[in-house]
Amino acid sequence: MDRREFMQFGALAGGTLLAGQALAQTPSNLAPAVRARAEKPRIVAPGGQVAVVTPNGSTLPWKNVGGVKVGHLVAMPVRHTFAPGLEVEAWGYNGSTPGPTIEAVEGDRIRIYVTNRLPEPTTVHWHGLILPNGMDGVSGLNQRPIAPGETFAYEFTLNRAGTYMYHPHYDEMTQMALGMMGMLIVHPKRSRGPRVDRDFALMTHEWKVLPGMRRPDPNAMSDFNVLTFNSKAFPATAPLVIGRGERVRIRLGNLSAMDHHPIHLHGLYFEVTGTDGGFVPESARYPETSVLVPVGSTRVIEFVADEPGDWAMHCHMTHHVMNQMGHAAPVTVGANARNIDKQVQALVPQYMTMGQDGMGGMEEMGMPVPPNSIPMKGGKGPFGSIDMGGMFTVLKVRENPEAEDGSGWYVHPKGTVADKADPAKLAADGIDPDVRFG
Ligand SMILES: [Cu+2]
Repeated sequence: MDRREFMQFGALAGGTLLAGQALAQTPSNLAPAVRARAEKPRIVAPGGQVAVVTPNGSTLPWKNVGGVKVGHLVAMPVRHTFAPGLEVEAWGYNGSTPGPTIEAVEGDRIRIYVTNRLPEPTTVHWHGLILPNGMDGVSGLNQRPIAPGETFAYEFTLNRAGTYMYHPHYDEMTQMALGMMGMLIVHPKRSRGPRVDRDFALMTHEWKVLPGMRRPDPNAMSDFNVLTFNSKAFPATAPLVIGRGERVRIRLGNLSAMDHHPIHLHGLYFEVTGTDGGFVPESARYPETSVLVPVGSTRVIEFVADEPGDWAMHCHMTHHVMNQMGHAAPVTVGANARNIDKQVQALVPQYMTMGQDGMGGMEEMGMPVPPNSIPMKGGKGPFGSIDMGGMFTVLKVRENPEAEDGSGWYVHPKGTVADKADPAKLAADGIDPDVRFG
């Protein structure tokens, strides 16, 4: 049973057992404990190029051995929390999904050891990189699979700067569906274009986790009900904190099973400056506020954030900004369910049909949710609950991003927040709120 079915029929099916738990897991308990203070950017590449920050994630540490950057990825089962209240048995690298972001500079020689602690073989494919054929990681075609317990070495020189990804190429369907993926970023030897002040990596992904389940379903072809940035669902996605007037780069990757994600950013426009195929020439760029990130692709966007505030950034597929919902429920918008309610309430006193007035505000009702599941949507905001979930995060544009606590909310200058209209102003402007159409 999925979320929406549960909400409509849960009281009937679950009876009073769940009613007792109703208030134990309301969205207000789901306030994310996310680190939100911006760190001073670290310079990691020539031309003052700053380090990539992976919100909710990490960067792979290097050891320098005789001029070669040496790293270690361990493919392994991972206990993962999408948002407080929803914990699953996923697979990932070095204890996390996505795995650590791999970051290097054009011309670097890298050696990455891959240890397999999964119950089945694996390989690593370096998605988008041009490298010797035997290092490409397609099991059976380029190498034999890495058996459980084995450690393989991949070694190659990074000849092209860009934004890439890594993922298994053995039983990809299962291994990627369970969370095995990561970003691989190669800074150019000579920086290209205007220098950016901040650089972020966000991996989009989709999962099917029915309420109460602990294992994402790798066989899913549709009905994905957990949509994530760096494997976190709102309200657990860490905001991106930046300074007003800073030039910002966001690298978006998509290793979802089936869906492209149109990522929409509020409050500014950006240009797409790169893909996993390389850099977009300046003459081919145009302003956008949404960018489609196809499955198996990366898209790099750059912008200058002029307007301070808390700006939404999210997938524009409306089902992708919800948690654990489904499509099997009947349409109840506009229906009068009072008769149904009355009859069912004779059996289950708390029963209430949901959705007749739309789905907004549901997260504020403290609906009971089954064990190990999260509400469909809802995180705390300065004006009440934010009616979103899933692939949603906030871009926080601040005057002093390193001094201010980004977990706090933007303080609006007086008179700059939309609110109830003043009747005197309505009259002066000749607006009749009681006007009728049709
Ligand atoms: Cu999406």
